[in-house]
Amino acid sequence: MALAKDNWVDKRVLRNARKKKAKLVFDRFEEQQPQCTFGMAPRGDVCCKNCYQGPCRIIPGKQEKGICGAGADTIVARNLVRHTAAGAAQHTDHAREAVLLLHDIAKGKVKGYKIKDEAKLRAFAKKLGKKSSGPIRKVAEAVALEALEDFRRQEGMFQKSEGEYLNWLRITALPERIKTWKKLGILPINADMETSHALHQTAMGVDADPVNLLMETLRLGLVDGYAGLHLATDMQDIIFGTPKLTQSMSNLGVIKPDYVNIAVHGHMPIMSEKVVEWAGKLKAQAKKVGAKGVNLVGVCCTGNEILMRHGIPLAGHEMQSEMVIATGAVEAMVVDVQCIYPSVQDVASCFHTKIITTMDYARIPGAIHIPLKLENADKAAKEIIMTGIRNFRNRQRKSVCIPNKKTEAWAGFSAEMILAALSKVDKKDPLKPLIDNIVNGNILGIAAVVGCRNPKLRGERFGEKLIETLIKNNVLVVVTGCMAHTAAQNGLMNPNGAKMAGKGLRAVLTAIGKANGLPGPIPPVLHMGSCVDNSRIETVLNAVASKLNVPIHKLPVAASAPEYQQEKAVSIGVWALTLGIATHINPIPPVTGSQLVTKVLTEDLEKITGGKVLVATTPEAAAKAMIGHIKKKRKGLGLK
Ligand code: NFS
Ligand code: SF4
Repeated sequence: MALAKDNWVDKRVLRNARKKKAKLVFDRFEEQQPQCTFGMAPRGDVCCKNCYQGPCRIIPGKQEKGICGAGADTIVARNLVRHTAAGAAQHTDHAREAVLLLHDIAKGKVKGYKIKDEAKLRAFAKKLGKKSSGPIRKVAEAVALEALEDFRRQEGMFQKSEGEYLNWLRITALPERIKTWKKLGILPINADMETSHALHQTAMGVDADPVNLLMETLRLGLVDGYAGLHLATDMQDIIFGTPKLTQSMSNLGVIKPDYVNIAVHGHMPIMSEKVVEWAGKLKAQAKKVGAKGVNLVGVCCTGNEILMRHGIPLAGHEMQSEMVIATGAVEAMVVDVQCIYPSVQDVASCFHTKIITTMDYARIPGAIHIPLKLENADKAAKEIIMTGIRNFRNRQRKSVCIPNKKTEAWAGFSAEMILAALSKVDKKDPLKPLIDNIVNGNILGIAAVVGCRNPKLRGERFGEKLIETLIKNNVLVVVTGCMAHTAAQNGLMNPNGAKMAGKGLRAVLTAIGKANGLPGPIPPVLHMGSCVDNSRIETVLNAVASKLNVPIHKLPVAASAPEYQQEKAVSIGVWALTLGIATHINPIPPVTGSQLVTKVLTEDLEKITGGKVLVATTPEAAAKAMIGHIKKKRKGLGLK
């Protein structure tokens, strides 16, 4: 079975699950075969379910139009708009919650949360043209209100060439980009309005023009990037602190036999930060039930968040979430929103694990629900930890199977951390060492490898092979999301991984390491955080682009979501395209049924935003396409 090749699939844990009759993602994947191929590459067929005259299927040469008359181009473009809107809605909802928290802190309505990075908050007030000095709560209120404007501004909605646009885009994106987007008429006005408008625009009998629909897709990419990713990251840094370098461990082996193990899964630091706090406070309670303490472990993106800010180890990416439970040693898995397989409850019911949901709009039948609201967050977090502690006694020793697998992982490379590390090389001009080494070819370019793992690609080691090939070719790689777990588990996020880097890249990593007082190199793959933290990548690129006075699309950079599966990955990818970044996505997105949409994404877009989709279905081909693009950009800048 292809699974055997996946080093993140622990065979003993798999057997443990089988013994308990727990079905895992792979089993359900097999049951689902053969999956419907409508809308999927390489077939050119298309499917629409946007109204109840359908579903309609478009089969080239046979049935060219749906019942309403919509053809393949319209349907494919409409589907893309809807996926992008859904992804953006997840990120903007996430950001909104953080903004509302900042507002509540400012108004003194919540006692359990504080502002950790005051300097960052004041810097944002300044960027927004607000008073940045004086009492911190006043500054926080002004910043939160400006952020909330991005969810309620109405002016200009139906005359999109004029009017205001997202504050967070205005203060974040480079002027050159804003000018380009303004010319295209795609500057978003209000995050909520745009995502809801997209549903209207794509309904039966509204927009039939595929090009117009693709423009709407780009607008939603901007919604995702600024009112989602950047806004969420910025609010979270202000409230919970900006990440700094931290060293921890990754993979299932971080679960400890003698401890109360609590896995934190989902996306929102609003929940996970409180859980971290209370896990520390309730150590003594854990001892009372015979455990050595409470061991928190992180799953998927929330794992990345608490790793970066607290050094909590990473137990696994999203596809390993069931395996975390199947170790038989996890007392509780607490979840909030996004990327949580409902199956975690099915697997948990085969073991002693309690699944705890915390958000009223994200519940799982059979799970315990402990609503974590801003005003009761401490009480809820305490109850969550106590639920785990009380459950320790129910652990069945016979059912415990913790693999011996764990790998050291360094994390916390926020833009600020990267600049701080570089400033040890050149205090006056921290970006200079990075740029000089790109110019002299020690660093060929920079690649972001981000996003999910996909069960369709089991056994292919796509993400890890791609990253390995890139660093071998002296491409500096940054990672976020589940790809960060992948890099960590494969030893690429610690200094030893530098052995796999090409000579030039290794020399730079070593020089930076030495300047920072380390005995050797820094890791060849820099962990920049969760999926919303893709924003941090733009922050670094903007700094480099500004310094060189060239637009991002002229820089030797590329991105890949090599195993994407979530709508959020689509909206992030679209945002990267608006920035002018050549972006590889795999599996091939369901656009091949429209020659027009495929051509726009893979060719024409380059002339519009500078970005384009790279198609490659093997890690080798993906690396080749990305490196080829990077070399082309080097040539454009007159570099060898
Ligand atoms: Ni990103 Fe994080 Fe993982 Fe994919 Fe899901 S956890 S927000 S969407 S699956 S990388
Ligand atoms: Fe069919 Fe048109 Fe309805 Fe889509 S919107 S399901 S193509 S009738």
